[in-house]
Amino acid sequence: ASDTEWWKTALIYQIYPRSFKDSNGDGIGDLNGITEKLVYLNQTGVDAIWLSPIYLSPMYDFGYDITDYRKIAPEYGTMDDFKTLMTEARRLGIRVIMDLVPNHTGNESEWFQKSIRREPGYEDYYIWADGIKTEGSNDTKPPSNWVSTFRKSAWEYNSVRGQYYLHKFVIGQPDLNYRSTRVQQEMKDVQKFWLDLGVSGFRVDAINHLYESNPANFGGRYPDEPLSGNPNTNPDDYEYLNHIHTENLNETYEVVYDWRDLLDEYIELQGEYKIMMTEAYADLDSMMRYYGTSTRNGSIPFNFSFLGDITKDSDARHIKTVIDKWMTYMPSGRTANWVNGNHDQSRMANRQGVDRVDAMNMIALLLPGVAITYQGEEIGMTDGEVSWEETKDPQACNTDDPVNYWKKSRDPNRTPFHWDNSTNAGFSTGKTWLPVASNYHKVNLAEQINNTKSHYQFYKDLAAIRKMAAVKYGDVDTRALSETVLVVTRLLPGEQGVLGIVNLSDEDQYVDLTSLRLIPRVIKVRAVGANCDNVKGTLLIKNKIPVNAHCA
Ligand code: TEU
Ligand code: CA
Repeated sequence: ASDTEWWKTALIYQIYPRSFKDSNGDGIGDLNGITEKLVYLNQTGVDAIWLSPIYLSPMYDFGYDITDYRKIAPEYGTMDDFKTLMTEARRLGIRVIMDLVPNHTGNESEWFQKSIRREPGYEDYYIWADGIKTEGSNDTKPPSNWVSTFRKSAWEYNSVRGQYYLHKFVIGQPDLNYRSTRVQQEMKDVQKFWLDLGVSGFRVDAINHLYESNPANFGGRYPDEPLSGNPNTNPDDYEYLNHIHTENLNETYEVVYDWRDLLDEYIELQGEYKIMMTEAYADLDSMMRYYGTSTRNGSIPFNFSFLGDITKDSDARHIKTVIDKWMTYMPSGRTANWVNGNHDQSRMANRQGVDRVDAMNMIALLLPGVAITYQGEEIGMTDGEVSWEETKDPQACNTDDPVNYWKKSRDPNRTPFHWDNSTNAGFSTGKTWLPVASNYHKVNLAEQINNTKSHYQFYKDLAAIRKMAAVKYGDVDTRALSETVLVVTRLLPGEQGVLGIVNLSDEDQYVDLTSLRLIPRVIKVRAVGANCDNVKGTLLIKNKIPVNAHCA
C-alpha cells in the first residue's frame, strides 16, 4: 500500500488547543505551544493531529462559533504561527487535520450580520422564519417546537430582521441554510483555503444537523417534532423530542459525498489523500450512510460506541460484541475507526475506570482502521474538578443549576494537559482558563516518561507495534476467552503476528492459547492486567501464558 493509504491506519491525536500548551503565559493554550510539543507527539508515534477550532471566534462555545473561517483567533496566535506549525509538522512527518464547522457560524460572522440586514445575496444564508401569531396578542411564538441541544427553544427572535433564526446549539451559533447554493459554495471554498495551505483533511463538526425538513413540503411551515415520550425529560430538554425533521436528512449525505469528491481532487493536486471524519451521535443505520453508497464515497463516521457502550462493568464478551457490531455493520471496503475520548465526553479513567485505561488504549490501537486519541488519554488523565463559579462550558451554564450543572459540563474533560509536576502542571505560567486537575502531581507526562510501567510507555509501545505490517494490513480476530479475558489477534501471512491480551479481572489468569491455533508461531505479545503491562516481548507461545492482575 502506498502513502496515499496513510489514512486507513492512522493514529490520530486530537488536540484541544486551549488546553494543550500555553507558550505566552496568558493561561490559554496556543499554536506556538502546539509547535513546541510536536517532537513529543512524533516520539509518541502519532501520525496526525486534529486541531479543535483555532479560528476567530467570540468563544461562546470555545471556537465552535466561528466569526471568520479564514482567520486565526488572536489568543491562539497568527497565520504565521499556523504556517510555522505546518512546516514543523511536515518536517516531523505529522499530518494536520482541521476542524470544519459547517452547520453554523458564530453570530459575529459577517455573513450573519449581512443576513440580518437582508443584504442582497445573503438573505437566505441562515434559517429564517416568521413566528406563529398568537390569538389576541401582538406576540408571536417560535416557528416550531424545536429545541436546542443546549436546551430551550432552537429559535431566537431578531428584532432587526423581524424574524426568528434557527440555532441547534447556543443562541450565538446561527444555523446555516444548505438549501442556498451560495452557502454550499462558501463551505467548499473554506475547505479549499485550508487544503491549499497543506492540511491533510477535516474532522467535520455536528454533520447530522446540516439540514432540516423543507417547509415547502409542509405547507410553508417548519413541522413540529414528535415527542419522544421519555418521562425523564421536560420541554426544554433536547431529549424531549424525536428529531426526525432535524437530524440525518437525505440531503445531508449528498453534501458529504460532494465534499469527498472535492477532497479527492487533491490526490492529484498534492499527491496526498485527504481524510474526512464526520461527527454525528446517531443510530447505527444513519451512521453507516456517511461512509458512502455503492457508487459514491463518503466520510469516516466517528465510531462512538466505546464512549457510549463500554462502561466500568462491561465484561470481555460485551466488549467483543461492541467491536463486532461496527465491523459487521460497516459497508465492505470501508475503514473502521475507534474513538476513545474527545472534548465533549468524560475521560476513560472516569468512564471505564483508571485500571482500564491501558486496556482501552490497547484495544483501539490494535484493531484495524483509524484510532483516535484525545489529548491526555495517553497518560490516563482523569476529569478535573470545576466548580459552578469556574464553569465555562455553555452546555453546563445553560442548565442554570449550580447543583446539577456538572452532569452536563464538558469542562472537567477539557482541563489543561499535565506536562509535569511544576506549577499548573507545566501547562502555563499564568492563571489558567480552566483549573488544572488536582492530581497532576501524580498523573503527569514527566513522571511517566521515566517509568517503564506507565500508561504513557504502554501507549507508546503500542503505537510502535501499530506500525507492524500485521496490524496495518493483517486479519483481525477478537475473542472473549472468558468473561474477563479478551484477546485481539492480528495475523498476516509471512509477517510476525501480534497478540493483545486483556485481563479485566482482579485476579491472575492463565490464558490457554491453544484454541487460537497460533502454535507454534513467533508472535509479539502485549498483555494488560488491572493496571500494568506484565507480559512483554516476543515469545514462542507453547500453550499457556500468565497474565497477571497486578504489577509485580
Ligand atoms: O458536538 C456536537 C454534539 O452533538 C454535542 O452537542 C454533543 O452531543 C455534546 O457536546 C455532548 O456532551 C460538536 C462539538 O464537538 C461540540 O464541542 C460543539 O459544542 C458542538 O458540535 C457545536 O459546534
Ligand atoms: Ca497563550
